Amino acid sequence: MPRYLTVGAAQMGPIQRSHSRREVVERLIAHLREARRMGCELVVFPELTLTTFFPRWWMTDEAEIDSFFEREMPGNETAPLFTEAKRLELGFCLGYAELAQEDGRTRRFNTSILVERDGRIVGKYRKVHLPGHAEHEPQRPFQHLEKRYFEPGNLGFPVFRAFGGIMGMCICNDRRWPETYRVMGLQGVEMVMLGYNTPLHNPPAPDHDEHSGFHNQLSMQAGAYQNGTWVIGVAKGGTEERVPSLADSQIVAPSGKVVARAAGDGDELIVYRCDLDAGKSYTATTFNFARHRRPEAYRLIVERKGAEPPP
Ligand code: ING
Repeated sequence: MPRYLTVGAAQMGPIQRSHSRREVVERLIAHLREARRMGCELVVFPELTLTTFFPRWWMTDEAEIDSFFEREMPGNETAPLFTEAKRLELGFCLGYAELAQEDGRTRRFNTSILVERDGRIVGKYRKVHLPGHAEHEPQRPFQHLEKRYFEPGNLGFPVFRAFGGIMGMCICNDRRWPETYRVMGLQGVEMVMLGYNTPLHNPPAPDHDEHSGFHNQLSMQAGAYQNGTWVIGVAKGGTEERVPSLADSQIVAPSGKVVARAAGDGDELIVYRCDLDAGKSYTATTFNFARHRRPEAYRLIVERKGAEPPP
């Protein structure tokens, strides 16, 4: 009997700075209700879903910066989301900016949580690969200051037994790095859930702009196929605070095939009944890691950070 899990990728259109958390949560709850009507058991929301993508601005006032972060999860504004999800017996994956008190200091992470159908938070991930820059670069049409506002994730790439399978999470830029999927693949991951905010213009590399959609799809298809896992990629798309961002949310099967894809760049739910055993034919043969991998040949991957060409 296949282990089916019906998943909804809940793409969000723009969240403008003027949108309150309450307004955003209402949109998320609308997604939950649509997902229930479509027979979903799990709904995946994008990265930093509760506010506009604030790393696009240079800010110095700590109170202003911290206004984009959540000190508790659930909190007052997010509790209705948890309550409605539990009422609908839906699990969800939610990206948000986490402000935590750890090791006696305040720490800020780009975080994603996995919530089971009974309302329990059963997994947490903190974004490891922070793209962009830490200093103000006023010549850019918009900033990308994730290295300023967040610390690199300190939880590694964990996987969690939930929804009848082995579930993993990553966030946005993580999806472009093969190590992300492979670390989870080495833990038997069967479904990787990720959200993204991807501007269609990348100021340091404008020649990449025309390939934005291709690079998004290529990264997730490769990650899925090379690790025999489902990949659920969910955009916050459309033009947010005058920055056009990639939509193109999609559900990728372990074969690498895109089985569901968003048509627009607004709030849109795409649904697929995923067979969690579909990765087995890959991980038992072509990508039977135990049988075929040669870690002794891969040392540079861990020991060396930047490329060092031969003399
Ligand atoms: N956003 C982008 C991403 O990795 C980016 C950053 C844009 C990198 C375009 C490369 C090219 O999709 C986040 N939030 O990581």
